[in-house]
Amino acid sequence: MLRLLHTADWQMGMMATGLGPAAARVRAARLDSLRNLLALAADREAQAILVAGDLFEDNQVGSTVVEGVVGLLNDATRVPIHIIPGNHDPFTRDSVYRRPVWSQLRGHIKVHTTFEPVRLAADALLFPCPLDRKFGMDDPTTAIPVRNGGAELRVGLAHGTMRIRPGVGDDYFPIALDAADRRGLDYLALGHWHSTLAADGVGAGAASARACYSGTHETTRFGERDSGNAVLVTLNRPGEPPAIETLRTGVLRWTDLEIDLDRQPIADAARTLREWPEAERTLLRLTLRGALPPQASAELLALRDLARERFVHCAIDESQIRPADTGDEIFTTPHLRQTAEALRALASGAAPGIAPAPGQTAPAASPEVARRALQILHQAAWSARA
Ligand SMILES: [Mn+2]
Repeated sequence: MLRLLHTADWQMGMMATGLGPAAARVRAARLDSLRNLLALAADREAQAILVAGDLFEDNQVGSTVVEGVVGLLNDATRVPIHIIPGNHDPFTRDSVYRRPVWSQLRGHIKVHTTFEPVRLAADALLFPCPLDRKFGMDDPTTAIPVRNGGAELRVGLAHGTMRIRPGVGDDYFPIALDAADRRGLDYLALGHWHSTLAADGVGAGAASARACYSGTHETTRFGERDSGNAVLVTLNRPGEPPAIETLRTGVLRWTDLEIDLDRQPIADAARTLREWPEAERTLLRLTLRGALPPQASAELLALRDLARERFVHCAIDESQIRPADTGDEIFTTPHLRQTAEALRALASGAAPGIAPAPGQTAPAASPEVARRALQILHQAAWSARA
């Protein structure tokens, strides 16, 4: 029996742009989840860890990023680790794997830069398929010799695009859907896609497909399905389907939430955020839609503060909020009331756009801009009254 922990796409050094101060936390979480992964490998008695490429975001990542990773691999586990370069960190002349730090490692870490097979156990062979370019249209697994008799377990380690789901992802390094069968492999450990996927087309939990994407060990962005995992693969004997178990390694949760203010008052939305479990480990992308009564505009400001305080990061999309049809009585001066009326007419499309000021070429205000302006006007009036 052979038990392997399969992982890929650590994307260490990822910039996490657009997240402001949360970016540092997101980058640090990728190391924390690697610690989780190494602990799981020991707990579950994996005989080897297979890393199917893209450990690093690119070959130019900073030296502290590389030292952080190799330090962990060197010190935090004794389980043998087999690494291949992927298309983000290919084995080029300036490859991250050529830096001197790799030569100081203990012997349990092996970066495979050639297709030379190695022994995983007395009766098991590993066929690494390293990439030496960022782009390519060849199938890296064709370098694996087909099975020619022999009673050993055969495991492939490759990085590229297997079209498990049609129309998803890019075409770089296309890998045949039946590559494992063609090459006579008992298991093909794949990297490149960030979701955990088995070649039977579903999430890998309890699957028995011979080819599998482990997915990234830590989610990299909003909307990424089934990421933040590793897979534990158990191979009993040649020709028998592997047993595949999905293990959670990820630290942070990336969640999308939509709240319709036509269905629930903003006070309910605030309670939802206040009671959110593990908000301190969650990045939230919140979309608010529906009508916002003017007297609730102050509550929206409080909701923003609450979200920013409780969550690792919270991006609120307010572009689909529209002001309620009432509430202009808050405006106590004729000038403000006239402005609100004009904005309402614009927002409903009943009035043509506001002409640009003399000498300016600004486009006329769109209904969306008018809605947003009226909302801000309401917010300001209610804040001033409070
Ligand atoms: Mn990749």
